[in-house]
Amino acid sequence: MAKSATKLRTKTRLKTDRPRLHKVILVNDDYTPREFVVTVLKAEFRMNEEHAHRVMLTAHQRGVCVVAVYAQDIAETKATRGTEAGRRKGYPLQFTTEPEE
Ligand code: TYC
Repeated sequence: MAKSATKLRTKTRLKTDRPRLHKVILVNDDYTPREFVVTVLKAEFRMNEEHAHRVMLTAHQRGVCVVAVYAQDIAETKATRGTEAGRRKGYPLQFTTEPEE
């Protein structure tokens, strides 16, 4: 009895695994003003000034920075909204997404 109960539970667990989370990634460019990047991070990702500034600076120095992780649809929506906020001002600001390992 104990053995089959264990097997059943294992099978069920596999089927109910959560979908993978997706990273939102901020990409550096040479044109978007630093302060505008900070504003977008605060508005779209609900960061405070200090956190937003740190993420902006990391992307500026290293080329990219992981902003946050979400379910796929939320990550894609936030990345699109961030990119569009830049485009509305004529900036090439880019947010991308990729699945977490
Ligand atoms: N590199 C930009 C500048 O020097 C600032 C910037 C930082 C732009 C991060 C995009 O993801 C970015 N004005």
